[in-house]
Amino acid sequence: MEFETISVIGLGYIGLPTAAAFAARRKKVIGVDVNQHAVDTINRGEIHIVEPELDMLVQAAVTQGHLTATTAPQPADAFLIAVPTPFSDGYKPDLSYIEAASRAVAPVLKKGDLVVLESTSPVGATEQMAAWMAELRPDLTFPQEAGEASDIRVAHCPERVLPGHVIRELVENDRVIGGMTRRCGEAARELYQIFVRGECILTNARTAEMCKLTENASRDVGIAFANELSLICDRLDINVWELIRLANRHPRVNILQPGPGVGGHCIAVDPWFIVDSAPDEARLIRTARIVNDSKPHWVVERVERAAMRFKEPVIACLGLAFKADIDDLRESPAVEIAADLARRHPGCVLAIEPNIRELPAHLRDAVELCALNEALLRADVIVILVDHAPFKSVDPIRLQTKVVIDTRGMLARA
Ligand code: SAJ
Repeated sequence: MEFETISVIGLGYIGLPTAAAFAARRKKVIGVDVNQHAVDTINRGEIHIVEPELDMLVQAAVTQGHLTATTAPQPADAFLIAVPTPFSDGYKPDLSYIEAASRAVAPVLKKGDLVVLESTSPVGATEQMAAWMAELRPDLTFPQEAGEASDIRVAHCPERVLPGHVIRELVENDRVIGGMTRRCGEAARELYQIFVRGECILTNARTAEMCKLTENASRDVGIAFANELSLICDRLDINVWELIRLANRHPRVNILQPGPGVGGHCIAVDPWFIVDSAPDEARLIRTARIVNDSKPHWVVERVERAAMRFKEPVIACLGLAFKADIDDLRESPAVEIAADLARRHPGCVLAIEPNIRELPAHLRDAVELCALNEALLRADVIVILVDHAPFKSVDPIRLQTKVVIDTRGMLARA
């Protein structure tokens, strides 16, 4: 077997499950992360992120000696780079984490190694990553100048797993593999086939980069359509949830669900990479982003109108996570809404988030984290921001005397 030692650079929501998946196939896996706390936690067989089933996998991998974590890259046969790709000011992709990772890996590369970029990236990032490594290793050849005969093989294989279902989707999903050359792609396919049961389909690196961005932009545009419908229906006094349910009875219509906005750090970010690469052409994709990003402000205005009838309204925000039944508050529209309401009504905003034990620092002074029962007793206005499972079982009688703003259609869809 070509790949006996595999190194995963970046042990976050994607890197750690991927490292654990290789380790479960009895490969020697070296996980690398700049965060000493993450490294120490993993080496104890524990995890620093929340994802169902991941704790058991990591514990088994570490106890059986297949997975170790470190802060400094070590030699391996294959390197997977799974670091963040946020955007900086003006929605420009920030490749600094990829640059740092490729410069850290370059010194330990040897002839025959494979380097795969997993991070969601703008078109051209894989070529750029290879160029950064080539700069530090003039003694090795890379695909951009040596083609099929290169010493180092380089590919892009974007992750596509859904948070909350990562362990299953990692194994079952098809993978799009973009090699910088055909040989690079074939090597990467061999690597992924160690644990992937879905199909591994080969293409070039630029198409693979664009494919991942396209998947998330397609979902973003779909959600923007639903969110725009919710505004139109509010103006025309139509129940948007019923409308979508009826329209979806058409065999070729499949409208997504409106919500308080689009959160997480994928769908709200990736479409901007397309806009940045082709600003004149990506008109629909840009507009979808603007529609989805403006939804939290619209929700706040709705709450403000509803709260006007009370002198000192107590407002309960049900849910802070970016979607149902997860603990992830990153880029969450629910957090944005709760924070904005708290600025307008200091001391009067309660947050109910059953999946966390404490509020993030910037909300701690402004918002009170509260149990569901207590909030239902104290609140005048209830804003449903996330359709978490425990909220679905609230007896509707308890809401009868409250003003309820249901951004997820949880009650209408019950
Ligand atoms: N949302 C709606 N209405 C809907 C569906 C979603 O408002 O009908 C909202 C959610 O509440 C959430 C946001 O959109 O705030 C994103 O949630 P999501 O479940 O659509 O997606 P993510 O961000 O958890 O994961 C996505 C997935 N991409 C696609 O489904 C095309 C996942 O497969 C990717 O791997 C992931 O992004 C990623 O890492 O890029």
